[in-house]
Amino acid sequence: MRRDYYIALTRPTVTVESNPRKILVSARSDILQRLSDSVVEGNSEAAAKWTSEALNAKLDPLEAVENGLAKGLREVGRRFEAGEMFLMQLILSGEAMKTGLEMLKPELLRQNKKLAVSGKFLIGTVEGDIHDIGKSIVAAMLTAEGFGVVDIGVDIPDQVFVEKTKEIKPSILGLSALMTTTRTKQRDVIEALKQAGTRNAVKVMVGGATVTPEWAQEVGADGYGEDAVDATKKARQLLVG
Ligand code: HCB
Repeated sequence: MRRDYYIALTRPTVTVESNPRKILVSARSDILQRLSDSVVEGNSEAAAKWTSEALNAKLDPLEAVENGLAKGLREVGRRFEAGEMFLMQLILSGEAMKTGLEMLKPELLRQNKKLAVSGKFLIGTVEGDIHDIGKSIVAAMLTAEGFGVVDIGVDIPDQVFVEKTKEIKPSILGLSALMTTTRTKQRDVIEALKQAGTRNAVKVMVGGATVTPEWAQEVGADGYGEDAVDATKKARQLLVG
């Protein structure tokens, strides 16, 4: 059976439900599943369509990210690791994820703009690493929570982190690294901050797929964010001391 027929036959059909609450629940989970599928399939057009549906249905934008788009990307990661997906598909999935995320950002900001916090957060992905999705989700979530976020992008040399820290004077510096070969750069940046005499002026938070709380401790970071929600929680804790 072709996959699209299979999906059509197995999806909950909104019109056959009799209880209105159940209809809402099944429509909601249907949209989340389709968001996830669009990322797994690397289909940016479908990601845009289902993100639009999510916005029209007034789904919590955070849930659309975490239980829709990001869920799909986690599945892509699993398949890539198992050798079931290849680099080109990974790139397309990354693009689909970014398409949906960009559309959800304004709503994330709109819903949370009341939560102003006085803290600047400088964030970037370390040198040699071009993964930007996780970092961008963290940046979007922190902005939504009222932090003043400066996202300096990907593949950032240690010295640029140091210079930007001096220039922007953030309360927290977030270092993202997705690979075991690049996470060592988190340690290098912390060392470079020490050399420049600015280590004590900023809290450093590390994160990324291969980063663990043990690693954070080993490299001398002040905090570790497992995901965007955790990073936001930890950032608030770091601000209050
Ligand atoms: Co990439 N890749 N990739 N990749 N990639 C990973 C990361 C592997 C784990 C896949 C694997 O082999 N198992 C692997 C690294 C292996 C390792 O070192 N152990 C890998 C590899 C090897 C590579 C290439 C070398 C492949 C190649 O060319 N042969 C190459 C590297 C290029 C380079 O950087 N120099 C590469 C390229 C790519 C793309 C371009 C195809 C694409 C990135 C697209 C983009 O970002 N625009 C890509 C992707 C998508 C992935 C996977 C599938 C998903 C990464 C992702 O976006 N996850 C990933 C597999 C995986 O992670 N399991 C795979 C979703 C986000 C939401 O999670 O962990 O990034 P996150 O972020 C979380 C969390 O960590 C935390 O909050 C975020 C939000 O919840 N967080 C922070 C992140 N940063 C934080 C900072 C803080 O301060 C606080 C919290």
